[in-house]
Amino acid sequence: MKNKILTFLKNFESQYISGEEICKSLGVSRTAVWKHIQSLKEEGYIIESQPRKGYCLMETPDRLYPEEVKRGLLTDTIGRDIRYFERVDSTNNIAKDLARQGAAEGTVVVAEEQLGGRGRLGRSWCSPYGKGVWMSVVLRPVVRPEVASQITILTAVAVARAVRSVCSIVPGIKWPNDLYMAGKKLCGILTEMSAEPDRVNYVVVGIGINTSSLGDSAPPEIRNKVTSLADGTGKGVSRIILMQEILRELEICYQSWQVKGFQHILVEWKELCQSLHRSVTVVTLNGTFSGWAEDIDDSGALLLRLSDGRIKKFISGDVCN
Ligand code: BT5
Repeated sequence: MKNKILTFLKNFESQYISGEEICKSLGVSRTAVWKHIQSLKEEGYIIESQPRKGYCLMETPDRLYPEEVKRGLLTDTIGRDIRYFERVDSTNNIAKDLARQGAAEGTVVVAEEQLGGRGRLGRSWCSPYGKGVWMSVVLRPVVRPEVASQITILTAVAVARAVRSVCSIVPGIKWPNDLYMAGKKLCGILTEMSAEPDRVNYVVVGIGINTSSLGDSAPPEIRNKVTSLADGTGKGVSRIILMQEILRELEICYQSWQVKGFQHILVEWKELCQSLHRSVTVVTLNGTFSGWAEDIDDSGALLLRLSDGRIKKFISGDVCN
């Protein structure tokens, strides 16, 4: 009922609507309307009430509430079930727990703030309250485990497309999982998988994208290496619209990957990739290697031409230009 009242108020945004009309239209008592309005106010909705005029929705809070994200969400499966939290350790951890308990494909976990946001190799991901979209998506692809890593690549393409359509800027991709803007990191993707030798149980794709400047919330060592959509565009970005668009593009890329395969995604990814056809250094757990970034193979591995002409293949690591 709370949602119905909210939708009703939204349909009349900035206009007063009498309590009586809400009661009649939704078949609910005046006391119930009052209670739901109080609860919406507690969630941050600014609703004015005037004795003879009724209620008027003045402002919607900048929160990633599922009802807000779902309103106007153009997907079939991804984001049909959204679990919202103000504060969590890591949305990936929650999504993995849900996936283990049988959560459906497309379930999304989103939080305003992560206290233990994670990157790869135990690195931390700075996720201050309301300054980005920190979310994880449960997928259950019917593929062999070896190809599941392609999901990181298709997610990077999906996020780049979403940023382009919402903000009219085209971020670059840095192999393997980062989105960059003007030489600074905008977004990171963390894909985690549970699999049997021949099948995938689930994949959790974690996406962290900065919408507002992280400022002092970022640890000093990364402050001049990170950026946000607001830094890049000079204006605020609706996190709800961005999240809707990321989910939509993710669904499109994920579905076309399953139907048409990986090649066309890889072509688009290469066009966006800033780590190719240049001299780079690849830092891995087994050492640091310099060479010419020759290509990305069909699994998404980086092919580096070393100074002796040999090609070395990397399935993980960090590229420094
Ligand atoms: C990543 O790892 O870039 C993957 C980040 C994934 C974050 C999402 S948020 C939702 C979901 N829940 C999680 O717990 N994680 C996912 P990696 O390539 O290892 O990069 C980590 C490095 O990025 C750190 O060591 C910092 O240098 C840098 N970094 C940390 N926070 C950042 C931020 N907010 N913006 C840009 N760079 C950041």
